[in-house]
Order: sequence, then structure tokens, then C-alpha cells
Amino acid sequence: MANKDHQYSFIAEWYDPNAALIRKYQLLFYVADNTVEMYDIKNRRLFLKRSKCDSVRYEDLYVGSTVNVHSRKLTFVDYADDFTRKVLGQQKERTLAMIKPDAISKVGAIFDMIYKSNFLVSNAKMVTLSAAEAERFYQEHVGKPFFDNLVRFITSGPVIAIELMGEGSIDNWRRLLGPTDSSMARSEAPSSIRAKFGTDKTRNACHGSDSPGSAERETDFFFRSARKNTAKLNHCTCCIIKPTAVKSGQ
Ligand code: 3AN
Repeated sequence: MANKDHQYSFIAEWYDPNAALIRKYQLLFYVADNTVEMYDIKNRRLFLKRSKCDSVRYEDLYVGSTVNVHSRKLTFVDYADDFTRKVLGQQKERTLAMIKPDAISKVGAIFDMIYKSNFLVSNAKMVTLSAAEAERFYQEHVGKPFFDNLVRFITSGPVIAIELMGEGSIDNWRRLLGPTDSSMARSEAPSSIRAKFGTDKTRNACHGSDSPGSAERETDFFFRSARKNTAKLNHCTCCIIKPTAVKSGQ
């Protein structure tokens, strides 16, 4: 929960369309009175005097978030101090959830479970992995007897990679997933995702990072690396869920 005495500090970027360049600011958010203050980093001067800004909320404070400050769309690209990094890094822990090819038709039910468990979805995309990418993603399993089968399965259709955020998100998502073996999940954790939508140890509906290190590697793999988007679908159209609907958890 947000502590009322805290102030959080971010490096924020704004694309200035007139100058056609990106301007960098330090943005401070004061929880006590929901005020914002900004400094122009290049010119080392106050840019925005501390003032009320209802469009920035505690929930919006994470790296990657986009906020509106007096009609200027700013993106937080990094924490600006160690306190913010430590406190928000913990409260807004990230993990990678991945809906596997066998559960793609259950995407609606899975997102419902995600929202009911109070995770925030900070990134999501559908992709079809190549064999080389799948081998890289599952590098810790290279050489295991189930490896070839796992790569064949995970590349057999599209997957949906989802970055989840929230305190304890790595452990909480794995608890919601249930045991690796879907039959064991049905006996030990009957309301888990794998119990409901999995078939066996390989076709087990969803993946979850198992440690902070894996979470960083796996979320970077899908969302912060140069990999191309490769969703291969026929007869499709584009639907955009607008920011207000996402922010209100719809
Ligand atoms: P989890 O996904 O529960 O963390 P890991 O990381 O041990 O499990 O394994 C990654 C994936 O490899 C699993 N989700 C599953 O699809 C597959 N896998 C793991 N162990 C086996 C096994 N013994 N037989 C078949 N597939 C397995």
C-alpha cells in the first residue's frame, strides 16, 4: 500500500512533436496530497512547480507506465532514486505469465482469474515462437528428456505472453497456476489454472517465472528485446482496448 509520507521519483520522457525530440524529466510524486513536481534534466531547472495532478495515481507508478500531466503524455523509463527503486520494485514485482497453445481458447477465463487475483497486467502480446526462440526461452531445460517435446508443443501455435505486476506476483501467480503436472493439480489445487485447463505435464495451460532472475529474463525476452512480433492468424481484425478501460481494470 502507498505510504502517505512517501515521495517517489522517476525519469520520465516526453516526445516533443515541435522539436521532434524526446525530452527527459525527473518527476516527483507526493503521495500525501497527490501532487507532482518536475525538473528538466538537460537544463537542470524546475519545469513544473509542485502542483495537484489527479491524473497521476499511486497505481500508475511503475517503469513503463504512461501518465498524463497537464496534457503532456509522459512515459516512466526508470526509477530516479534508490528509495523508489527499492520500495516500488518490491510492491510492483513483475513476473511473466504465458498462456500456452493448449489454452489459447481459454484466454477470457484466464484473464478473469488474473484480475480477480488483483494482478495488474502491464504488458501483453500474442506471438508464435520459432524453435530457436523456444529453445532460448526454455534454456534451463536443454538436455532433459521432455525438452524436444516441450519445444514442439510450445511452437505448435500462438502463445500469449503477459507481464503481471503486484506485490509477491512471482509466488502468487505460481500458486494460481498450481503444480506442473495437471493431474496432480486437479487433486492438490482443484481451483488452479492447470487443474481447470491443463491436460498433463507438458500441456499444462500456462507458464510462470520461478524466481526474480527468471522473471527479469523472461519479461525482457518478450517485452524489452528486439524480437519481432510473429502472431500468424487468418481472418483477423484489430481491436484496441482504450487506456481508460485498462486502467479501470475492465
Ligand atoms: P513449471 O512450468 O511448473 O515451472 P518447469 O519450469 O519445471 O515447470 O518446466 C517448464 C515446462 O517444462 C513445464 N511447464 C512443462 O510444460 C515442461 N515439463 C516440466 N517437467 C516435465 C516433465 N517431467 N514431463 C514433461 N514436461 C515437463
